[in-house]
Amino acid sequence: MRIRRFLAKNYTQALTKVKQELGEDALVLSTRTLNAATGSDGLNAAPMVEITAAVEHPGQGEKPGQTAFMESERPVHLREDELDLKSLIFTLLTRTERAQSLGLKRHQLGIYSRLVDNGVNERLVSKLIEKASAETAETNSDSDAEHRKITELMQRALLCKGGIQLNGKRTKKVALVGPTGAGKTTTIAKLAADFALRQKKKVALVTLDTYRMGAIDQLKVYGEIMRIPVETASNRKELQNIVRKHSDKDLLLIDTMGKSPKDDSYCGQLKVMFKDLGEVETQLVLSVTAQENILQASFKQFSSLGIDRLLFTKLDEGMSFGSLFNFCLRTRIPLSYFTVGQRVPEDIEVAEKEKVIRLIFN
Ligand SMILES: Nc1nc2c(ncn2[C@@H]2O[C@H](COP(=O)(O)OP(=O)(O)OP(=O)(O)O)[C@@H](O)[C@H]2O)c(=O)[nH]1
Ligand SMILES: [Mg+2]
Repeated sequence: MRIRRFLAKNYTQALTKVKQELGEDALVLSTRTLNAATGSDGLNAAPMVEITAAVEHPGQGEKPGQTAFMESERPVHLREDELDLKSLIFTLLTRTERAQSLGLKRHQLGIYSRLVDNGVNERLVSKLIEKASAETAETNSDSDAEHRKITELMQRALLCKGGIQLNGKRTKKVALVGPTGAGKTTTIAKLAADFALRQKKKVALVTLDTYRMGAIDQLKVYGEIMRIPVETASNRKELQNIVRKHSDKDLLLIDTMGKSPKDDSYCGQLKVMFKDLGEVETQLVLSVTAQENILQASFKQFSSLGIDRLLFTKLDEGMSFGSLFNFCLRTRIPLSYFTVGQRVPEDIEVAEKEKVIRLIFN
């Protein structure tokens, strides 16, 4: 990679130089205006602008020898096998430069910034904008039409399949899994209240979290308030017996112990527990306040169990909702519920695409 500095009277001239010297693939790394210098006649000379630009493969399109307004920098040597240069350079650019390098137009920068500020992946945003502008096919740039189209595309990309669907005669078994403190137990209580009290269904709760003091009590308290049986199972046999005992129930909600994404043996243990139980719907419970890499690590941790739904908690505490969007698109697993506060039973709602869009644009 070759990095060079270009001086010119204005940015247009400087950019022309960049393209002439380094070719169309050159990436602008930084721009700045240099203070006006005092000339030999004692008068202020016009200020100059400086653009630092890079080209990944020197020689391609680069034309050495044309040195007007140009200062060559010592080439920076980076080991290409160690770094993805394109991504590295990309991170060095300002937001606007990144948008421009992705081919966005001036009127698209507003929506680009808005989505990126809310955590939506930059490349995803540029793809959405590109697709939206192609589909609106407006000759004169109509940002309102494009905005509507982007919202529509985002909605289309999301998957929401409603809340828990009961099986009719057979007991529906739903297990909530996920990282520590994500809100599994609280969500189980909210779901139990919805099905037992509001929908008048027969519900039983099981906790597999028999290791921690208080974990069983937490669920038992909810169970007592709602007059719902609460069971504990510490092995596969016990869980099988509980399932048999409650075969008259419409819904069996299974609470599990929170585990750090670093624990890679846990998913295997759960798999053993659920073996021979018949169909168990697994919902991965994640907090929107978690960083995207934690979401990804949890997904990886539980993926061999077969994740049927994503359930996002703590939307009331979320500051940015782009990671939820990125994650849903990456995993292609439908959303089931959102929880929006600590109150049991009211702070839960069936996940809706419109809500995700609203949260991102708010
Ligand atoms: N603000 C907010 N807090 C929530 C929400 N859901 C759960 N919480 C809180 O998050 C904390 C952890 O909730 P739990 O239900 O115990 O989480 P858990 O996933 O069962 O935790 P472990 O069993 O330790 O893995 C509690 O203080 C809950 O009140 C929510 O939607 N919003
Ligand atoms: Mg819990």
